[in-house]
Amino acid sequence: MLVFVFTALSLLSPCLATIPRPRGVAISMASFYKPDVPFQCLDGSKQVPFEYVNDDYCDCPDGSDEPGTSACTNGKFHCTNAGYRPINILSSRVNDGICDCCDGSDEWEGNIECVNNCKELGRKMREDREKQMQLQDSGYKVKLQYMEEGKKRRAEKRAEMETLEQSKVELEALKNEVEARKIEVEGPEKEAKEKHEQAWKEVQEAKKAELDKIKAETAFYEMDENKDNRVDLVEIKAHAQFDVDNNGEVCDSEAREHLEIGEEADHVDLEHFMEKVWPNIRDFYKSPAEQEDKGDNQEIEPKLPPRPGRRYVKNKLPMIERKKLQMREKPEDNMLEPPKATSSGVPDLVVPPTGEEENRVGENKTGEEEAMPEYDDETKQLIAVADAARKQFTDADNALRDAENAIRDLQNYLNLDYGPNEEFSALKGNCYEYTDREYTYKLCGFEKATQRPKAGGSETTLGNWGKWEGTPEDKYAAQKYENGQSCWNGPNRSVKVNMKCGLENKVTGTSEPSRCEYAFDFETPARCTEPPARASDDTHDEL
Ligand code: MAN
Repeated sequence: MLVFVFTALSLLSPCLATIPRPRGVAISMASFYKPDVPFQCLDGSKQVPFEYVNDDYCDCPDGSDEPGTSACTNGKFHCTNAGYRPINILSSRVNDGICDCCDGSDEWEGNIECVNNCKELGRKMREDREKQMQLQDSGYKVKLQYMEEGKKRRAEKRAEMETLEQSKVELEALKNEVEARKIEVEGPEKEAKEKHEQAWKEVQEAKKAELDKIKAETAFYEMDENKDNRVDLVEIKAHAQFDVDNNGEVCDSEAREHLEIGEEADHVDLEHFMEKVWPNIRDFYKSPAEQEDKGDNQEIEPKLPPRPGRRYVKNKLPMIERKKLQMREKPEDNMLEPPKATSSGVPDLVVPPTGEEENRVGENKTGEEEAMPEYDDETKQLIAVADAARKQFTDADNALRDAENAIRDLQNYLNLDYGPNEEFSALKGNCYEYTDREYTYKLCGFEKATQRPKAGGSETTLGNWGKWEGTPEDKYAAQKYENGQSCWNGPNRSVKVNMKCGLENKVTGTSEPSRCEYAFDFETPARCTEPPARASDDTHDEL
């Protein structure tokens, strides 16, 4: 209380500066050093005669009896520093040959001549203070704008959110409605399409069956070399492809097995062939022409026993050519001529399909499946209706999704703490760069911080927005960006952004105080405070 009274008085009345006091004692403490009464050590531990004060011998445990000498190791010397800032220095610095006080009062023995530069320092201090005041002043004006804009933005986002929440409800209802309609019209569409596809499948299967029948008949007549409308044991034995054990000849048992006949029979007719033989051999049967294409005949034919009626020369023609030849030749001239339709119902169909005919039975020229014919008009109409319903559903679904995404974005914005008056919202969505010797650093407000090597290379994420991390008294003094890319053998990268008042938003410095832990200095008007009313002089000096 007493200290306060003296301090207050000293500010109010410059004449108090002339109060007599021992060397090294502040005006505010002068009353404790009264020459006419014994000195009470300031810690209250003992009393000593006043003559003991500054007698260069330490009497008080707290060193208070030697304020102007270096006798006590724990004593304090008060520099008045008139015109500048008064300070207390350690007693050990008194008369140590170094000027510690700007008024030079600590070197009173005269071992060194100190220049009194307190006035100059005072002037500089006042100029700096003035600059600071101006900075705070101008920055605060910008901050007021930020606050206004930030509050407006929050209000707009809230309103937008309410509208979107409302349209979300409507969009959900619309989506359900068009979904129901879609399901309703997709049923008949599916049914009609399946009907059409089933019919097409049946046609295809019929064509395949027809082709298979032709192939079987062709095979039969190809094998029936003596043209007696039967395939005999001898004839089947002439086909090396039935040599199951691969011993170079088709033996009786192999031939019978393929013909599905017992010991008592030695031939099959067309009907038996189609029903029993063809299903067994259709997958591997090769016509003479096919065998020829692969050069198989060269291997097979020398092994065949010469038999009357065999015409190898004709067999070497491609099958289609051979059939054409057969059609031209007179029956009596040609043992290979296919028989006319017989009582067994063998038609003129034995000629294998030409390219055109193959198309007719389900394959196009490239051997691919023939395309399904267009849907009939009624099905087309059902598809059109279903397509329209599907489009309506997709549109409604997309609109709902867009609304949900927009709501999420708004929620993210509104969840952030932009300062007590929304002043930091000015940093949201903006990025600030700073380049040092090695890297370009980037800070995107409330999002992330990155680092990019100047020499080129990929960007490293140093951290994503985490939290405010100032002091308990000043929460908004620093931001923390955390969980950046992991550091080899170290922590995930993180950045502390120290924020102070400045006229514009900018990163003014970066450092890496510990490996992968970065510190950015950031200036922003959002950190400026309303300057207090200017006092004419608040240097608290002891003029
Ligand atoms: C990179 C940079 C540096 C960091 C090292 C750690 O070179 O991100 O800042 O110290 O990785 O290995």
